[in-house]
Amino acid sequence: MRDKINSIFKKAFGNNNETRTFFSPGRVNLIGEHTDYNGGNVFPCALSFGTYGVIRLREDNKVRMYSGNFEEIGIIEFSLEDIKYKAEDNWVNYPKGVIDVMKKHGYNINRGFEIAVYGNIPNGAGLSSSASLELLIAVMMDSLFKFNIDRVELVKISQEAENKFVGVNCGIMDQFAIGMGKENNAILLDCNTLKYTYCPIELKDEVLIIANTNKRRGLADSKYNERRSECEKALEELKCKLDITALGELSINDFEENKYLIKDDIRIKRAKHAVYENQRTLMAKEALGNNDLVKFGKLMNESHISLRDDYEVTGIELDTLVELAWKHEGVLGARMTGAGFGGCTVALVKKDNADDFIKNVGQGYKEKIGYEASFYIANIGNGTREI
Ligand code: NG1
Repeated sequence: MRDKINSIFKKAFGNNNETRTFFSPGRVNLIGEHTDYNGGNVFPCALSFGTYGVIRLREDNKVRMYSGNFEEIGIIEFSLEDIKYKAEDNWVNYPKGVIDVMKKHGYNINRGFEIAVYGNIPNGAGLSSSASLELLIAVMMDSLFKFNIDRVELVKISQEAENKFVGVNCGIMDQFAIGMGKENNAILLDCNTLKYTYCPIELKDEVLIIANTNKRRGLADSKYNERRSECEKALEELKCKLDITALGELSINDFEENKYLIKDDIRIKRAKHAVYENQRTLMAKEALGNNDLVKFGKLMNESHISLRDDYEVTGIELDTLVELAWKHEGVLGARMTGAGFGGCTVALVKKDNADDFIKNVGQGYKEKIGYEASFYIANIGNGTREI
């Protein structure tokens, strides 16, 4: 990959003199879905595949960017003095957002640069290619301009870029998992307080298999915002009586005793998912700590059922992959991961059954859905860094 990204840089910008190379992972969330923006817990980890980038400073204030994944777009150029969102600049809006937010926070990015990127995260699959790119740029800026910014601050800057510059109202999970990832560890993150704990995952006889439905998450953005506002509304209704700031603060008992305050059955289901999923995430962390992978797998299954029936963000493609996985020999648990509607599932599978799993689930999926799913063995890697 290092050779590949370097030759992409050379092709775009002439030679490789005085360049530096960085890597930023993708991420998969093991459990704790649609809890980040509800002030709950998530349990993601960084992956060993991600986005590679090569950077070189310039003498002027021009920024020039090229992606080996979007060759047809060519080099996009802009000035550090004039950073504006432009739809036609496509992927470059993410780097622009990060640079703009950093400048607004007072970081003096006072020299231009050229960057080539190339990623091997399947695009639009819910494995966070956008957050991977954001952190790549944030860490590059931090290193090249020697700002020495705390890593969690870089995570927040990247989320702000996505929220305010790109206009996607996402929670902090993706950026956090990518910026703070640690090899062979998942991160339990409380999205309300940003308190986090690393939890070792040393799988001996099992593997994590990610399966991509290869369905683009077309509906996802509008439904994502709809779910967010349903949960916000439910929270407002609960606040009439309860002194809380997020659904993530509620125990299952508190919720069951007070759900009558929510005046709509759909909103009760949405809030129920947020509350129960948050508790499931804490139990999953506990199970992993006790090396109880059977329990961990059961919690993954319950998470999927809740996302399917109460939060209603799955769909035929995700449900097919997960139901085929549940029936397969050697599977401890399987669920959708990410926003839903398309994207990926994640399954915990006995190593000895992994090949058959990929073959059989793949076949069953193609028969029912009409096109292929893609499978990846997830290796848990470190966060964004210079390589
Ligand atoms: P994906 O679909 O993996 O990008 C989205 C949000 C997360 C989180 C999950 C649901 C974006 C960019 N990210 O993840 O913050 O809310 O859905 O748990 O929308």
